[in-house]
Amino acid sequence: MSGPDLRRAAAARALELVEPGMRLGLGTGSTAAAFVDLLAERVRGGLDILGVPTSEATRAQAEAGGIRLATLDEQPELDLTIDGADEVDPQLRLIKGGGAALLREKIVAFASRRMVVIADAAKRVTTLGAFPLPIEVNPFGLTATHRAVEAAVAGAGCRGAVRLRLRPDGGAIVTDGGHHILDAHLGAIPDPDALGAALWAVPGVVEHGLFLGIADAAILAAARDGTADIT
Ligand code: ABF
Repeated sequence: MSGPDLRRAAAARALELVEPGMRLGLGTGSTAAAFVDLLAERVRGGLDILGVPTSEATRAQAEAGGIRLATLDEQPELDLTIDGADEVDPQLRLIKGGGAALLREKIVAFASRRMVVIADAAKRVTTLGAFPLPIEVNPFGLTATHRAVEAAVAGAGCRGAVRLRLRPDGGAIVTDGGHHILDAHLGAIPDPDALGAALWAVPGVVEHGLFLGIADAAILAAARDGTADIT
């Protein structure tokens, strides 16, 4: 089975959690997009739900699929958010933000009674940090914030480089919220709570991609004997 098949299998399992009338947080990324596609099919078949997207990309996809949408201000309490992740550890701690949507993803997940991660089982890790940790920062004072983030990372017992994420044309990535992304290439994060707290102490940091104590469950799909094994 290919990666897209596994992502679709995880998304299909998550669809079983959706009940009529639910207010759903809709994640970002290719796995979340597979979920939104399947959800749109169900909506066209008569399922009535309300979606709150975590990015402009997801908003466009959901709108095109005919999913009724609201803003988080209109629906500040959600029943369930389904979203992807870049890494998932055994305690359901996550790295997210490879798609640069981490701020809205975290706000939406935090406003949800339940957050369920869907992913290819290759995203499962024992220790977070092989995937570069995205850190969303305000453009004002970027150089000072970058240095402060490097110091915070070192102070939390991590080693590695912190790099501004660039577009192919060389400019800095701009998020839906108008911020930039610093990626911390750490290899391993020995104490995610300490790193999260250290990053929070830096004023220019808007949000970081460590989702700690937010996910309630993970649906991970692995290939086995030509089918998707869901755990
Ligand atoms: C979002 O999309 C992000 O938080 C994460 O960075 C990424 C995962 O993408 P994919 O599902 O394409 O692997 O969920």
